[in-house]
Amino acid sequence: MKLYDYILSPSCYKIRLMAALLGVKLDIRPVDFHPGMEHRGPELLALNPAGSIPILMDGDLVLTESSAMLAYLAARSGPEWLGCDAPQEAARAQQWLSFSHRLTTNLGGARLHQMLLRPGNIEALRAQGIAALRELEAGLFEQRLRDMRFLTLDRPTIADIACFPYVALAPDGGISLDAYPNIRLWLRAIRSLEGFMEMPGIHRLHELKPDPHPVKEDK
Ligand SMILES: N[C@@H](CCC(=O)N[C@@H](CS)C(=O)NCC(=O)O)C(=O)O
Repeated sequence: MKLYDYILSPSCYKIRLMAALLGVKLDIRPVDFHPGMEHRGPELLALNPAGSIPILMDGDLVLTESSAMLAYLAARSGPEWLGCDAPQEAARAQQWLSFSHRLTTNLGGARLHQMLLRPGNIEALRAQGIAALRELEAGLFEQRLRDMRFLTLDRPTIADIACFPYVALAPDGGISLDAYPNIRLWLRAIRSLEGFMEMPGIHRLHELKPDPHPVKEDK
């Protein structure tokens, strides 16, 4: 399986991380995303007219959406990661997968603006990013009330992997995670998974703030 990849792309990292957790070996084809903009050149546009990476190829199959790639890797090598034990869980996983694309736009947009000087309304991106983080914090708080550490179950699914990179890298866009104890515990839970691999730029400094102490109300 071949992954068109940029080492500092959180969307590409989702796929590398999922493959590492599943023990799947990827053939990495590095893309000169910055400064070369190779993803907008003729070879890659022929594969993905949307002009984005990652792109995953397996034989005749060409996938250009990270959520579809996560689902494909899981269906092939670890169906339990699909989180489809019951209709409600399957629906929750889909809900967070859709949500993850908002994170690409707002948290990812703020990060690109800060790191690669991409044009954009940084204040609006940050405000949307913070609104999304509040939603995620509330979702994870509700999960804690159900004694579950991850987004849909008490074990990780592709939904967690879809959301993890842009959240972990939010501080790169100038958005602090200090105010979100449940998110910080969730980041730690993902980090401690067997087979977890780092991405350059997702570093522990982001999490070395005071320990999170989420309030858990009596049931
Ligand atoms: N829908 C895509 C979006 C991925 C995405 O936004 N990738 C970024 C890199 S992290 C990209 O290629 N952006 C194009 C650009 O900024 O020129 C997915 O989730 O797979």
